[in-house]
Amino acid sequence: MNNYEFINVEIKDRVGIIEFNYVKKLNALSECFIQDILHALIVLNVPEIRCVILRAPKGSKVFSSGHDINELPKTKRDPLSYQDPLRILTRTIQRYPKPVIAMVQGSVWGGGFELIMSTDIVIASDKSTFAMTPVNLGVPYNVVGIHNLIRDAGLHVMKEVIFTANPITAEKALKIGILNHIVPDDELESKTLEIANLICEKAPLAIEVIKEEMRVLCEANAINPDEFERIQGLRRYVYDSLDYQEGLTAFFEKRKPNFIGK
Ligand code: YXS
Repeated sequence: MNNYEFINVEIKDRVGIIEFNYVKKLNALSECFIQDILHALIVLNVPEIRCVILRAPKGSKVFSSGHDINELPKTKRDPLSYQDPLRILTRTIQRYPKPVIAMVQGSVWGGGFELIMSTDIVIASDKSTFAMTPVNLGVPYNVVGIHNLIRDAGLHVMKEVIFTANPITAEKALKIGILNHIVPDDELESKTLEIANLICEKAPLAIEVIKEEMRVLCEANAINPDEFERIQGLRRYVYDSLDYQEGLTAFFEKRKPNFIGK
C-alpha cells in the first residue's frame, strides 16, 4: 500500500487511513503531496473500503501549514484557479463516494483549514488550533473556497476568523459548528476509528447517494453570471496588486507585511 513518498496508507478493517508524511514542509499542500493523496483516494475507492481518514502523524504540532506558499504565483495570475492542486483536492473530497473524516492534531492553516472543511466529519485534538490566513498574504481567496468556509459556521464568527487571521481554539471551533468532536490527544485515534467503524457497518450505497445529495443541496446557490464575473475582476485587481507581492515577500523575509491598499 505504501508506494508513496509524502503519505503513508494503512487499511484497518474497512477503513482507509491516509497519514501525511511531509513533515519537512509541515504538511504544506504542495502539488507533489496533493498528488499522493489524490492517488491514494483513487486506490481506496473500492467496495471493501467504506470510509477514509485523513490524519497527520501522531504528536504532530502542525496538521497542515496550508497552501505551499512557494507554489503561489508571484503576481498577475490567479493564485487559486480551478486547476490549482488545492482546488482539485477539495473538489475530489467533496465528490468522493465514501465519507472522509479529518482527524486533526496540531495547528491548521489557510488551505489546510479549507481542506478540513471539505471533509465530511472533523474530529480534533482539544489542543488543535485553526487559522484562516489569506489576509496575511494579500490573497483574494476564490469564491468556492469562501463558500466552503462560510457554509458551516456563523457568518459573523467566520468573518472575524478570516479578517483577523487569528487562530481559534478547538473549543471555539466546536462551538461554532466546524468540528464534530474534540477529544484529548490520547483518545483521538480511538474516537475517530469508533466513528469510522460505525459508518462501515451502514449501507454504503445509501451513504454515497446521501453525501452527494447533501453536496448538491449545499451548492445550490444561484449566482448571477454578471456578478460572478464582477467578483473575478475584483479578485484579479487583488492578485495584481502590490499588496499581494508584499504579502508573499514578507513571508519569505520572515517579517510583518506592510500593506498599503494598492
Ligand atoms: O525557513 P525555512 O526555509 O526552513 O522554511 C520555513 C517556512 O518558511 C516553511 N513553511 C512553508 N513553506 C511553504 N508554504 C507554507 N505554507 C509554509 N509554512 C511554513 O517551513 C519552514 C519551517 O517553518 P517555521 O520555521 O515557520 O516553523 P515553525 O514551527 O516555527 O512555525 C510553524 C508555522 C506553521 C506556525 C509557520 O511555519 C507558519 O506560520 N507557516 C505559514 C502558515 C500559513 O500562513 N499558511 C497559509 C499558507 S497560504 C494558504 O494556505 C492560502 C493560499 S491562504 O493564505 O489564502 O489562506
